[in-house]
Amino acid sequence: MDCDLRSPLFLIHLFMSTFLPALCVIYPLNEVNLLDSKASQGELGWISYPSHGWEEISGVDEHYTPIRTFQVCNVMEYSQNNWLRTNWIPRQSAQKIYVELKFTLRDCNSIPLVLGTCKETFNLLYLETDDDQGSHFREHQYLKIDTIAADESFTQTDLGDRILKLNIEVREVGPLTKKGFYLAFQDVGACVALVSVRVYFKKCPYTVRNLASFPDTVPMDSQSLVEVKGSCVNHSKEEEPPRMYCSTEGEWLVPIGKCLCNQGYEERSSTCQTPSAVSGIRKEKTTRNSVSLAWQEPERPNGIILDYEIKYYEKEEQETSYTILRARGCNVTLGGLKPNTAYLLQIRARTAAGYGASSTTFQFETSPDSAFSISSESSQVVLIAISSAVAIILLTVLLYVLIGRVCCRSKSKHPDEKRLHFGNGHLRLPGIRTYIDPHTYEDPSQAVHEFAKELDASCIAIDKVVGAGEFGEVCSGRLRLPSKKEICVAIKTLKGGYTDKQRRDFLAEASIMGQFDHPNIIRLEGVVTRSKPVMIVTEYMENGSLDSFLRKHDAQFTGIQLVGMLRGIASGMKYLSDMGYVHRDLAARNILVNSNLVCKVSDFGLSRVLEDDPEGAYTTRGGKIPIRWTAPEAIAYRKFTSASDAWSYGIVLWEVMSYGERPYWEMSNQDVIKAVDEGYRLPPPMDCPATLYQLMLDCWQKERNNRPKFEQIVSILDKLIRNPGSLKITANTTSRPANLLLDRSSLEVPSMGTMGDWMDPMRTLPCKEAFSGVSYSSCDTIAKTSTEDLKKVGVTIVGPQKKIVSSLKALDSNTKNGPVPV
Ligand code: ACK
Repeated sequence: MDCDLRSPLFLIHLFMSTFLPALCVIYPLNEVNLLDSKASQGELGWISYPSHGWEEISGVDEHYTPIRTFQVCNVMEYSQNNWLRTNWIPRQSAQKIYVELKFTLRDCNSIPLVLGTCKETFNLLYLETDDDQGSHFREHQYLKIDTIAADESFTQTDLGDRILKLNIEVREVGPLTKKGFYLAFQDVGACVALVSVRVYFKKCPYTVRNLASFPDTVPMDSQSLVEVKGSCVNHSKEEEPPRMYCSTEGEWLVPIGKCLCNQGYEERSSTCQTPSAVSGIRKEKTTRNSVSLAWQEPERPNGIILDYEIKYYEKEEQETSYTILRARGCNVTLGGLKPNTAYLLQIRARTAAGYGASSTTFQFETSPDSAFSISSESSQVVLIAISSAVAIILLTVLLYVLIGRVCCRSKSKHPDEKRLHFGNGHLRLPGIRTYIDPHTYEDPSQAVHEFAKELDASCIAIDKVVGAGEFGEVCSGRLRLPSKKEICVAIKTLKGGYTDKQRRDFLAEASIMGQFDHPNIIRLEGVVTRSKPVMIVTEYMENGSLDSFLRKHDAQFTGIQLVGMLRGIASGMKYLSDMGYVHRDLAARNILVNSNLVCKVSDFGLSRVLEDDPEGAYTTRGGKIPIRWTAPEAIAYRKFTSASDAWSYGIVLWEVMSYGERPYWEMSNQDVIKAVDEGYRLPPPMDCPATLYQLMLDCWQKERNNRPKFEQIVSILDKLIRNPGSLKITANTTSRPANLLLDRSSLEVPSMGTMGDWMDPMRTLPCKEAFSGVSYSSCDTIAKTSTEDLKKVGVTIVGPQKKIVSSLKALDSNTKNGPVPV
């Protein structure tokens, strides 16, 4: 037998020298270690039973720091039962602990002559006790946590080399109640090296938000959030009692309330403050119709300066019409100015925290028209040249306006939105900023550089892949700009072998996103277009897409928290509609959530509805549309407007209140189109406040002009937040309009003999058939119906299951308490 090959120690050396990624010894702030085997320089002194089983050995990590590890490899012998037990670990205040194991495991196929005896797993167990029991050990007292298998065992490369991979497995244990516990590792015949064992619990770490401090808080073991009251920092007082929620993951969620500084005090500056004002504006060069300006960076940038906004207008016109430009650095040349004219200008810097204060108003004048005298002979030549130039300019302007109109017409607009004026590629705005379609640029790469900052790829570090986009992978990583603080970012990449059109479409999203600046719209940090891969870099949203986030946290949020999220989405949508931008693909999957539960609208690709949304389905008219989220007029004749976005918002509202349920469940797209056209609407999600359900119904008005504007939606949600009591009346127990999938009659005692008859009013629920012929003898029987019973009769989809069970309960209570008042 070849000892070297079988020895896990060999594996450890190989692993240490070749494959171990740089191990980060700084753990997240919200993790508190109870045990870290790597931190021990001396012997760990854990107990092995029998003594020829697990063996403690010394190794070195990638920094050649000594570490203690354990190995076992009795793969040739039958009936192995080798135990390794840690020392006693005091629990401290943890209710739930996490056990992180790093290990290597040899695959049995790679060891000759061991088939039948060799195993590829080991067991992780624990025992709770109130005191340290020394070397006393009884196998049967231990409770199994899990069988641990390797994701990556030794594999053989094409060249015959062995590749060793480090496995990292984390298991949760809880609730723990005694003062401490032991962990044990049971080997039943594998070849395994336990490289490190870390045991930790999570806490929401001390933090200060809105001038209130929140103490270290240990989450509960259950799924519920812990509500924590904050204390105002020195020299401040409560405006509204500050509160936050500590999640089971050790994250602070949804700050509510705040403290304000006492009179005579002001908040000390931090990287959350906007930059101070730009100063030192100076003229570098002036001509008849241009001026070059430079200025100084704000004295206190308070963060990374993303760009400068330059606003200028003719002095005579006051501010009735102005032009806005963005510049990346501290200088700009303004063109297309009138000769001999006085202009006023203001500059302000923008960071992640928003715009800083504007500079003081700066005045400049363009040069006068220079009088020139020329001979009559040359004057004719000059005249011809000037007339030709004027004709060419006029023709260009005419073409430009025409193209602009065609493009604008092809894009449906909300009735009250404002149009933009173009001029030299800048906005000329009558008092409001308006979105520019990048396709109106002859050269789309000009658009991307107008609206997005070019980043040097060397400033970006990619950490890991977090998902797949239409054009390539989506990664998380870090962006460090020279002399700026490093920030976490999401990086969308354009995969190799792309066509010109794909590159243009990919970058169009950045050209659109770069025009927006709102706390509920995903923020663009910049693009990489001058090296490969081409990338779009945006702020990082820790909780990913809203739909999967809600599914992961089913029933865990309070009504106010959900309304807070919805308010954010509505506010982002109001901003977009004010900008004249119609999203067309508003859905929970296109909303991103950060660690503070702030929701931001994302996904601005021009072709996204047509190309990259998996929900996109071809309509009879040829377009690809996410049917379940789209208003009937947009499906029927592509009438996409802010009002059709409002319909989609109603669907998002339904998705949020049902914690990520799929709208219309498993109904086919064709059935959805037909049902909606006939006037049916989704029923209220379980426990949905009546006011929110009413808002959904308003968003789903057939006549689009009757749907609420986003401004109204924001104000409705604000009122609900101010008056949380109004959320207590749920739609399940109030009257509803008659055009629902589930109408009011479904809450009254059925006189029909079968469940199928009773369910008739729930016309589009896909489970009615399952109940035909099922007789119920009494209301008690009905009320006791569980999701398990429903599965037995073929209702396997979770949404309808929940809906039916809650309706049956409501039915039961109505029977007992009398009819529901209308
Ligand atoms: O639900 P997720 O984790 O969140 O999976 C999808 C995936 O990439 C494909 O879109 C995630 N994702 C996209 N943009 C971001 C972002 N800015 N921050 C964090 N995750 C993102 C999304």
